[in-house]
Amino acid sequence: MERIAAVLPLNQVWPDDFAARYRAAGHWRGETFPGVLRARATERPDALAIIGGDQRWTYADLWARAEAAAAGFLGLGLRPGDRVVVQLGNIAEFFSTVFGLFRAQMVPVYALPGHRLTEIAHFATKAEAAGYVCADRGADGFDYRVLARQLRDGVPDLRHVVVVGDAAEFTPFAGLDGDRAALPGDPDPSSVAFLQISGGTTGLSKLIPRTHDDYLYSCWASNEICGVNAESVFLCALPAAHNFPMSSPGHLGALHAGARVVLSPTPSPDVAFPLIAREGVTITGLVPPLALLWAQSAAATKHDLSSLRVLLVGGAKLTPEAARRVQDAMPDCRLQQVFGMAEGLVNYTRLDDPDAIVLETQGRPISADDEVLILDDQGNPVPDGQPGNLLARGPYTIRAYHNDAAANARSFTPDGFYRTGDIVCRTPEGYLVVQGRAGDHINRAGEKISAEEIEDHLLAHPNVFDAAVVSVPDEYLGERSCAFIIPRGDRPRAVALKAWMRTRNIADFKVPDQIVLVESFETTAAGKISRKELRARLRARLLEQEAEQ
Ligand code: OOB
Repeated sequence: MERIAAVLPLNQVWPDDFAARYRAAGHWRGETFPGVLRARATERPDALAIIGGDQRWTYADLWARAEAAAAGFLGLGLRPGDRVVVQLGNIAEFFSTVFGLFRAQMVPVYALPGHRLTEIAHFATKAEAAGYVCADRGADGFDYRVLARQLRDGVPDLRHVVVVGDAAEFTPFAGLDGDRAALPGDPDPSSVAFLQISGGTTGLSKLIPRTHDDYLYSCWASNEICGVNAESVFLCALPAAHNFPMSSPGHLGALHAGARVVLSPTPSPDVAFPLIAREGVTITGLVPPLALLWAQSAAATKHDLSSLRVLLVGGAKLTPEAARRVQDAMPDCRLQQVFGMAEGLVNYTRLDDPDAIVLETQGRPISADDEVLILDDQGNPVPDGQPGNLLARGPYTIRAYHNDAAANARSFTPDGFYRTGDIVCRTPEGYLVVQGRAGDHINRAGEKISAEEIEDHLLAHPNVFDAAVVSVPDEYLGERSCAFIIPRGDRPRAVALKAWMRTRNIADFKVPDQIVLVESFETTAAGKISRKELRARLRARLLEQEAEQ
């Protein structure tokens, strides 16, 4: 007999009166991911759904492949309710995998292609995952089967590894099939559909349970705001597992609309521009540094980008000057700013907003039922135009992380508002302008890095006495990471320390961009100060020194 350990159930619960209100308002419609795909496959079986590499799948193809994968997952011994870490890049099989899992009532845990053993083992352990799906190799050549072997050794409860491509000793994804009669019915719309990964402001990433009802609402409501319909062609240029290209309005919005999803293996203009021209892409989403790169390349390209009507930019702050540059470079394509978070709340500028709003704000919430508070540090509301802490509650904003009492106590108020950690101002028209954030993470071109997590890694080095990691403004990345190190014994060299960080099996974007060795943090005069204040002082000192040069 195979041992199946009891796992903690997943849930995401809104108080009854809120749930009743969201249903009555028509936000939660009782739809589910497998139900939506089945409906589209019935209504428009021959319409193209997914275009990736040399694959062109219709809605009927995608549904058939999802059912085969679902039956195959069950046939392996995975059970409804099991969590499965999915680490796939922008390939068609991402969709047959996740819809296969939905169809079998299993729960994908979305990892990014850049994550490495340390992060994947954390997600698998925290989610009590029973399976892992990866590709043989990534777009960058990384061999995920090596990671899978180490993962299986380190996380014994993870029973199944399924590999897209050459599976070596693991289960090949292409061979998955089984008894369709064994497939369960559709899940409860208020059940958890998948786990997203938090940006991780403090320490390691937290798991974000999202329900069918709440997430589908954010997808179809985003379609209305971004003008997505069955004729749209959405280019997924950012990693498909990230919340932004998934739901704003993203590939799941596009599939909800019966539209077409085109997958770009990388967001670089050399790869994405020919795809836009060939497939008649109408809408896509980018982080600010990529939007600037596209703006520059668009001026000189020979590829026809005239089909592109909407360019969403978000994940990190797009300054008004950068916004102007992007809009000017692509005058026929409307810029739309999006400020969202995997925990829920998403804001958009609207397609018919005047330029001043599109260029200078990060938009306003999707829903009339999104409740937004902007509070000072004592918890009092600040007047419009003044910066304050953003808190949010609503029909697609979570009430709790999975199995993390300490984070929940920190991140949610007793009456259920999520503390976003962002500092914003509200304009008289109700639009939000992001000013910065309260927490200590680095937003490196849209990738969120927890200072604490990186400090912890650095402290494991024998020649590091203490470490403080801060964000520094960067012309290209928006922000880069800088680690201040107090050495112990031999002074470590920056290059050697970076190389050593790479051996920690962490995502490459977490390796500090800059390392500064210091004799002390010079905090004695002020007595004991918090790490938050220490990081702020070190950052200020570095910026002063740079300004003097
Ligand atoms: C998106 O989601 P996450 O979970 O990776 O990161 C959320 C955080 C926000 O709390 C904020 O600090 C920052 O990313 N952020 C922005 C921003 N959009 C996100 N900061 C300034 N300006 C913006 N436009 O990044 C995400 C999720 C859904 C849609 C778009 C982005």
